[in-house]
Formats: sequence, structure tokens, C-alpha cells
Amino acid sequence: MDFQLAAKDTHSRARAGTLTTAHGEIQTPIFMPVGTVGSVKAVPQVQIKEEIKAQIILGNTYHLYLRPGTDILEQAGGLHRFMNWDRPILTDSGGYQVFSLSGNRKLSEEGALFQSHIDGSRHLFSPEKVMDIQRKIGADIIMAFDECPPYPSDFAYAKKSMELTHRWLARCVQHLSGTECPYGYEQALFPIVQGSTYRDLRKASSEFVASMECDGNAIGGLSVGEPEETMYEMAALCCDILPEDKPRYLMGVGTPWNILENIALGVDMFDCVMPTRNGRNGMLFTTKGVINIRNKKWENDFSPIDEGLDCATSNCYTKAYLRHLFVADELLALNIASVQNLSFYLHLVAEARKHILQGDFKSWKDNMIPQLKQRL
Ligand code: PRF
Repeated sequence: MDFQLAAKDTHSRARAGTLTTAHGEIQTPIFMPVGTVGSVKAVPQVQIKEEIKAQIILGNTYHLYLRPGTDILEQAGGLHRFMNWDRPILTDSGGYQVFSLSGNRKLSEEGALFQSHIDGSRHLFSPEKVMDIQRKIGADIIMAFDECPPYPSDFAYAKKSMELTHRWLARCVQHLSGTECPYGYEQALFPIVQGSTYRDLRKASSEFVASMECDGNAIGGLSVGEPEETMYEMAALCCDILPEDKPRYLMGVGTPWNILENIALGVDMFDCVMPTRNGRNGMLFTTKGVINIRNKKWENDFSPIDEGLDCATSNCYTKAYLRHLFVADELLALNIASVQNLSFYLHLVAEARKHILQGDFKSWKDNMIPQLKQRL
């Protein structure tokens, strides 16, 4: 996998780059829509490509392993073919989901024993097993198996957890070196920095992760309930240590303003369920600010949902119509709101990239943040 920096901002740590994967190029900074089970909820692949203009989407090892399972994915020739998506895919390792979704989990040196949230069946995820599963899913970028400690965690727990994540990382790297993707292309492994909200731990974890010399690096364990300022402080510290010439991925972040602030700190890649999940609840992110489309004030507003986006769905339906669909519990509402929010997120990172290349990112960002927080 190749990563080339095209520009660096002079007034912040923001960068613009191009990441080349087995399924094509990604212009960074980028936002990656979440498609946990091989589907971006309520949005068909043709809209992800042509309206949202996503360059890469996410899948999840935990969910795909439980359903449909690796046998079916292998028979299909991998997740790209199974879901008819020919652009890059990144899979999260499932460590995070084992802890947030499954019942009765038990952690050991070997890995995580857990019970499926679907049928209660018992499974063991070890670093080796998770690498094997991700080989069979066939994503272009695969994530190391980690533990994301809850917030807050005391120092002793956070340290033990981080050290376990490091030993698991070494096992992931070791195991991958002896295996290949069954579909004949390269997969890049991204290790994950942990260390909770402790500066010393974040520093040690960033140094350990950097020493693995992988094609890209991730920052985990943030946006789990800590104050925003703490998230920025930790992200800045990690970016300072993680290599300049490799992409940096901040996992599960966040709001539009979180994304711009972290781009300013040197993060290149983001994912979050917020645009799709909040969209399905009627919360819209638009170029004018945040809207609760269920609010009566939109009842007779026949203006387009968002004229500021180059997206057919955002331009052709009115706010009054979308409000009606939500009030009437129509399924189409979920599609329109998800497409609007994802188009907005992709537009936001494309604008960020444009301003980094233009050399005025910092002032643009500082001017954008209050607008993004505006409630209409
Ligand atoms: N680890 C993994 N996936 C994640 C996280 C993590 O720490 C987070 C934390 N925000 C989101 N997704 N593997």
C-alpha cells in the first residue's frame, strides 16, 4: 500500500494525501461510511458511489463472522464481490464490538471469549483467528485485534489493557506474515494505539505501534465518553509520534467539528455511525447547520433539503416532504436522511482537502466550526 502526501498546512498539522489500495485510490482526509454487516444501513451501493461519492467503506469482522460467516464470504469470492462494491473496504477487527455487543465476555492472554448477540453461541476471538477471518473477508485495510478500555479506566487497568493490546498486535503481525489473502491481492494491517486518557500510556503505545512499521496506523479508545478537549489532547499526542509518511486513522470519530479539529491535528481517516444513526432518527447535518427534520417548523418548508451539496437526493426532495415521511414512519425517510448526512460528511472532508491544498485550511476550519454547530 502506498501513501503520498500532496500538501501540508502551514498553520496546523493538517495534511492532504493519496492512499493507494488494491481496489483503488483514496484522497485524504477522508470519511468512511460504516457498513457493519456488508451494508451501509438504508443506502444501496449505487447511491454510496454516485451520490455520496464515498471512496472507501467499513465492514466489521465481529458481525460478518457471525453472519453470514466466512464460508459464505469465501464462496462469494470475498466481501467486495458479495456486496457488489469494487472500491476499497476497511474492516474493523471486532475487538470493540465484542466488548460493546456480546454478553458474557471473558478476556485472557489468548483472546476474548464471547457469546453472540444473535443466538448466544460461544466463540473465541484470538489475534490469529481475527487475522484469518479478515483474510477471508478480503478488505483492503484490516485492523489489529485490540481492547478498547472503557472511559473512565484507572491507570493500572488502562496500562494492563494497553500491554495486552501490544502483545496481541505482535501476534497479529507474526501471524499475517505466514498467510495470504485468498483473493490474490495485498491487504494492509493497521495497528491501533490505546492507552485511555493517560499521556504516558498514549506516548508508549504510539511508540510501540510506530515500531511495527505498518502501512498505516490507527488511534483507538477515544470518543468513548471523555471530554472533547481530552480527545483532542490525546489525538495530538499520538499524531506527534506516529510516522508522518503513513496515514493516521482515528476510529469512531465523530461530529463534523470533531473531524475538522482532528484533521488539524494530523488525522487522515475517520469513520462513525453518527451520520447514518442520527439520520435515521431525523437529525440532519446540512451545509447550513443541524436540523431536527421531525420539528413542526419544517411542515411547509418546500425548499430542498440541502442545496449546498452536489447530491441528487439532497437537491430534489424538500424538507416538508422528508418531514412528512418521518412523521408517517415511511422507510424512504431513512434512506433520504442517511444519504443527506453521508453526502454532507463526504463534502466536508473534500472541502477540508481543498483548503489544505489551497493553503488556507486553518482559517477556513476556524470559521466553519461555529457554522457546523449551528442549530436551525
Ligand atoms: N478499537 C477498535 N475499533 C474501534 C475503536 C477502538 O478503540 C473505537 C473507539 N472510538 C471505535 N471503533 N478496534
